Amino acid sequence: MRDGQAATIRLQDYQVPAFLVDDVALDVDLRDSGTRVSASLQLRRNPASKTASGDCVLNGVGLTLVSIVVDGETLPASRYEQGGETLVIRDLPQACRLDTVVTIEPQENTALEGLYVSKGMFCTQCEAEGFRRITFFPDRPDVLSRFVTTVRADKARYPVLLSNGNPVAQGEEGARHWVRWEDPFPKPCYLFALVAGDLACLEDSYRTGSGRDVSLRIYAEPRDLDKLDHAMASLKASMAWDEKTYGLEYDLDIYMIVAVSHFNMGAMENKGLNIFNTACVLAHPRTTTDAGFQRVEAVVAHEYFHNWSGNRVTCRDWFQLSLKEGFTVFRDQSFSADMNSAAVKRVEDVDMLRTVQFAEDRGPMAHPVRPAEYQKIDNFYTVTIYEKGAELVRMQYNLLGPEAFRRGSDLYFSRFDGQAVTTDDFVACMEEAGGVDLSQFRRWYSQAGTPQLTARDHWEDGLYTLTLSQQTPPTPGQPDKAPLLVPVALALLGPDGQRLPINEAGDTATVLALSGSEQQWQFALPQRPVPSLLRGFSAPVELDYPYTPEQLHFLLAHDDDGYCRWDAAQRLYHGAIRRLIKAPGLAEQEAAALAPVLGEVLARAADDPAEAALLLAVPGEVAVGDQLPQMDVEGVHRARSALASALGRAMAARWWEQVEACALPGPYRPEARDIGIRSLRHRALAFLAAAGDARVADFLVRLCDTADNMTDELGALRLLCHFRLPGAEAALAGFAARWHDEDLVMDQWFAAQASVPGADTVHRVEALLAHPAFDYRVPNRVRALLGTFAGANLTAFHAADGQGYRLYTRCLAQLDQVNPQVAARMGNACARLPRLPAEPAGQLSQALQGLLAGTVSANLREVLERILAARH
Ligand code: B3K
Ligand code: ZN
Repeated sequence: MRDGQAATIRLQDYQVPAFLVDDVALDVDLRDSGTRVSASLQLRRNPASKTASGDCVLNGVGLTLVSIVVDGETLPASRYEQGGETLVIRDLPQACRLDTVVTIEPQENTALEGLYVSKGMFCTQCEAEGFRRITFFPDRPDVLSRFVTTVRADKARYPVLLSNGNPVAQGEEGARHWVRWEDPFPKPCYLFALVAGDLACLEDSYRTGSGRDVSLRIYAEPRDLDKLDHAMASLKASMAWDEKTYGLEYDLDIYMIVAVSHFNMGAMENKGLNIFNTACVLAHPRTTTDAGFQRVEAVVAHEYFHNWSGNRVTCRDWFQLSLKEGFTVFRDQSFSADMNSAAVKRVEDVDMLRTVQFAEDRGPMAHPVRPAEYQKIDNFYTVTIYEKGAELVRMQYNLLGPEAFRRGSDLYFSRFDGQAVTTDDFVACMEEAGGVDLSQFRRWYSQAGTPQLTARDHWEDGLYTLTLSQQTPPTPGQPDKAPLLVPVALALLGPDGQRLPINEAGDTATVLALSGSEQQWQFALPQRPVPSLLRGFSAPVELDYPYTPEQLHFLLAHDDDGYCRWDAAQRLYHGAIRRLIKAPGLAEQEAAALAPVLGEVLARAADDPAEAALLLAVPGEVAVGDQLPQMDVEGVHRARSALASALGRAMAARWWEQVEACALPGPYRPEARDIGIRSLRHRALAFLAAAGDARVADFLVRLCDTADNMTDELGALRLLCHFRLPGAEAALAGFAARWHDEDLVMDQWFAAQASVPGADTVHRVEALLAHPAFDYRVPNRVRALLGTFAGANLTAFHAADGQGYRLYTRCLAQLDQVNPQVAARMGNACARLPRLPAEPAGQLSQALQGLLAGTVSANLREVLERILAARH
């Protein structure tokens, strides 16, 4: 299995399953070794299948077959064939019962797919193709079955035994016990889950709109019981929100969440039994930052919303992954917007899309929201499927309006309840409910890449003419692009900053539907306006409009659209940094030009501190580098640092004022306004730290040592480390002494060190790899150290002479032996290869080729080969 080369799977080859499984009875006997899984499948030929043969193909990986029985008779060896990853049973009748027994070794499973052990607890991860590592089964999302699961284990060590649905029976047999769970809703096997452990539980209940009481239970290690309140509150809020917003109620009597320390991603929406990475469920003011609290709220909501968008209506095949993920991200984004500040949430989401997803679109891994082919589906849980997918749903929401969109979602859930469907089925419901033609819109699903939207205008004799054109650059495998339907939300601002009426009805905003390569619109206006374009980020495109600095300043001051204000600030910053890359000596001048603009933001900051913090944020090095024709690591680092430092000096008094004004009295509360105030304060401290302000180091050391919450404590530590301020090393030591026992906090300690700019961080990372608390088997730790190093630290990862690359690829090789999924995901950090200058590109590709020459999993191989192929 180690040296993998997977076959390419194509959407066009999709065929309905030859056999369906109506009912499954699983009996899982958990042992210290040789865990025994007995499966009883009620099989039936699929009437929709055109295959005449009675051969039934079951998936199975790493299973030791003990017995195989059809309708009570042991099957002779001539009737079945066991290959590497399949079991083919020949000539089955129209319907039959298949009983298999296999043994597996969850204790040895470090890939964290299927059944595995995390800190002494048995747990599962079956999406996308993990169920085949538990038992033989048609492991594909379009086979939906009713599950009855019996879990058996030692009573003392595993007092809690869980699976999907409701508990229906239990019993004891000497030192062992068992619990039987029944899930009445047919589901694909990727939603199966099982947990056994010695767990504490926070219990609560929720009464649905129709008056049913649902028992809510969140399980964690006993020591974490005090960190579950926020997740519980978030769960109840999500349940209420989905009833109110989508008319969707929860459908089982119990909803369970289990926190586990070893987890490949954030969380998993298994029916009635979500399994969460501890990082996405535990929250406590002392150990969790504001961002952490918000993440828990969003992920709890996301997994809960999947109960309908994903579980009740699921995906026909994995090419349709965005059907559930894009829609569910859109739903969780809307929820977070309603719970906090909608404008701030929108900017955060757009910022992440523009920096991460646009980069994916520019690189070797670019793929459509509905891909046409893949090798390993695990490699396609991407920002394109999730976040761009959410933007496609948002565009449909905006095209239809809230009422018609709700009619469309009602139609979708009622028409397809209990079925496995396609993104096209979703769009068809929206089309039908909205009475609109979305045929051209559908291209957004099949065409990869970020459209470049160019806007040009002129005003003459009372007529304002706006010309919009679009062009999508080629992506791997898709050289030619067609025009998309691009909704461009627009307002035109007059000299007083007010929106001007743009038609006879007196509307002051509109949405232009650009459907061709180039189109023109005209507006009768007495003077030249400043255009507010792509309001709310109405389409996931890159906008080119020759804004002058004065126009950007004007938009920042007057535009009533939060996204456009932020975009104006970003354009001002990007412009200044780009000029400084070319003329490094001019930082003081650039700062002097920006200071009045930032001063105005600060003057208004009390109205909305969170927004002010976003407007003041200097774009990150990666974001700046990605805008350049070629990555210039040193140039970007120098220019960006010089600007931040000059702004820190030029406005030192203003920043200190802000630090004072934003000191929050009273106990920590993770509420939107307080979060905004803290983030504004840290923004001010960051400018002061960048400037090497005389007082800032002492201030940060004190804050780090005395803060009563992790946001302040970690924020101070990060700045001390990042700018190598006096006291940084002692602060790191003190932090580790305080928190060595808290895994999630120690992840932050590793990350803070891995993000320190400079080539010598390569050595620091190397030393941290030998730290007793570093462990390749814990994905959170690996991401904290190596993910931060390669993904968020340009100057260290790309250090001259390629030492960062060599260290990283050595680590990837080791990680790949342990956990191929995580290794492949981290391999994506190398995707900027084609954008590097010749020398570093040569060093990186040499390191990658060296890695590929060794034994590499199919997951990592797919990613590395795509990256290398993109370098001509
Ligand atoms: N559906 C899961 C992701 C599973 C990833 C498998 N490699 C989490 C989520 O999106 O909710
Ligand atoms: Zn999801």
